[in-house]
Amino acid sequence: MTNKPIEHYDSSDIQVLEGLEAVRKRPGMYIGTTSARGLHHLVWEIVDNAIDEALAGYCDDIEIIVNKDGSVTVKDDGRGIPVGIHPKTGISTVETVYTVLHAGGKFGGGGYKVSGGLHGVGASVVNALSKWVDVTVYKDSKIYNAKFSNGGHTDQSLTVIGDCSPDRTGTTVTFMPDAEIFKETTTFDYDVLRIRARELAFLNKGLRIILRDDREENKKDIFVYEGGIKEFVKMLNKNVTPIHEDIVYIEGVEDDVTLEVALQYNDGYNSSIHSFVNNITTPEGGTHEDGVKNSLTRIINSYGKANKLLKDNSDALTGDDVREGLTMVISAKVPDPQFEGQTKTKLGNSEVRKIAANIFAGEFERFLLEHPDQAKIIVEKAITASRARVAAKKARELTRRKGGLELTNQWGKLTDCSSKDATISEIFIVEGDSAAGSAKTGRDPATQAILPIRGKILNVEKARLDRILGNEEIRTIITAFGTGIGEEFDISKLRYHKIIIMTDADVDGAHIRTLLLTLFYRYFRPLIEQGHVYAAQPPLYSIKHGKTIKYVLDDDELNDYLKTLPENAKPEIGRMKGLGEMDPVELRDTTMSIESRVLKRIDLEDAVQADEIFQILMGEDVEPRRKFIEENALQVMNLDI
Ligand code: 28F
Repeated sequence: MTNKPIEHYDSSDIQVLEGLEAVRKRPGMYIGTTSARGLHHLVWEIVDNAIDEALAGYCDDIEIIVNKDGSVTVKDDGRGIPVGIHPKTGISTVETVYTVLHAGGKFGGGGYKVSGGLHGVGASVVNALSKWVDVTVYKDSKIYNAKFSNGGHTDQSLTVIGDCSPDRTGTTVTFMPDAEIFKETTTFDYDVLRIRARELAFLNKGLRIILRDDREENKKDIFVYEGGIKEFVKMLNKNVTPIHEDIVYIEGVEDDVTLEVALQYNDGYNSSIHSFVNNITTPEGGTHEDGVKNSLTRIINSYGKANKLLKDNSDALTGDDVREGLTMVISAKVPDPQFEGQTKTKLGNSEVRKIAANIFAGEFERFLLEHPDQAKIIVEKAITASRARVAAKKARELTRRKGGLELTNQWGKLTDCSSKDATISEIFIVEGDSAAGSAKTGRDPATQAILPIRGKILNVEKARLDRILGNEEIRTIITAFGTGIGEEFDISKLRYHKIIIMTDADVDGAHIRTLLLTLFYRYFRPLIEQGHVYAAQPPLYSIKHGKTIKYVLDDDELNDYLKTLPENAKPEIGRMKGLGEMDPVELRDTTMSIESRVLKRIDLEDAVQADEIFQILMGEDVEPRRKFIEENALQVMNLDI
């Protein structure tokens, strides 16, 4: 597809045009969404190609630069994309890779690129969704360059633009995302790039990834981990205390499936398990994770019995028992992965379950046999957990809803709605009695329930389930939701399809929100995954102008609104007080009523990121937590509109 005069367009040009045009018409089909997440996906598409070159053994360094103009440059020191004419397309391989859908070698068989899901759609998709793309290849002592613009049209075919030293090889790509496609934002978030760049370095041991942000002064990170996922586990455990010395590392191959596992137990009660397939995060787990988990439970039980740590007649330890305090990273490489689940991030290949179980079982059993002292600690931790589980079961009885509504009203705390239809029912969890008072008055009694939360709820990150269930505020929440908790969680019993956290926008409000989200993330995770959890957005400013009062959420909206007023307008701008000071009508009209409120769905974009955030927020030393909340309170959870 070059700038040939129209009469010379041949079929391949037409076909290429249609291909990339299709991507621009339905970008969501190729990158999921055109929100901030889709925007960042462009970077990973290009980086993945460089990582493939590293996996092939030819590239040691990858550099990712956010340029001043907002474009992104990715560099690798691999072999350089082939510059010869591609047999099938008659144009250079570089132009083929960047203008023909799925032309990257990834689909031509071999390699580990995925065919399904959002990954591996190829560089041509990035080209289609960019204002311009510039590709430079260093190869055979020459510098080749090709330029594309407006969704992948070739402005300059691959041409030699200079010489370079013979030992200089590699590929450098710079692209500018197209604001026509990415209407929400075309601004790259350095922290999002940093988390994923670090993750890729953990997952590809020895690969050095340099991230730089030229929009600011000396903003740069270098990630390289010779220990790979062992160092990943070490990082995940940095805010908690390991209870045994070694980070267990397991790796093996069977039927073309490679499995790597790193694990270490800490003195906490939560399990923090992160699994990946071909470097892609699988927060919904899948057969690789299930195989490892099943093996872990079986081996710990059999080792416990064989070494008289578990009485023969005692009940078996459950999966939850053996995973208490467990930090584990699972990285599988599967030639032809099938992704399933709500967000296509669950591995479905059934044959992988047995393979993962086999590889893990043999090596983990060997570790326990070779480290009896650490094995004893691990088994005893699981036994303690099983005892607490039994205790929690008793405590849990307290939260079970005995009958219909009368019980909830008896709780006194919950002001329930009259509708019994969960799909239209909403529950507002409100901080503070005065705000709850206004909410009760301003609500729609048919569909809106109000549950006041007093002060700080228990920090669930540091407490075990039996103690959590001992906390009355949390018991009230569990009862109100109706789903039960943890292992017994049953989403079909959910009584409100919208759970709306309504707290002030100040640090305390953010802290309460984060504690609630930790509770939901730890014990009600499907509620978040299935999009039932929201944050109410009380307005920050009121603008009185003539007879109209306008409420806006933040400074941006304030400035946008003020621009719409006539020059001579003298609007009266008021900084909204907290929820507690709003009168019921104001609270209803600005924050609660379906017609006028703005809710933000809580969507944990990356379990690793969330996990780390929760550990910082709920970890031991208060200082990092206070600092983190102050700096990030409203960004803590990735809020998707
Ligand atoms: C900044 C982004 O895209 N790096 C890449 C290579 C190297 C080869 C390659 C890429 C074969 C036919 C598909 C070189 N020499 N960085 C990158 N480095 N693609 S992408 O081959 C392309 C495939 O079409 C390469 C020998 N074999 C492969």
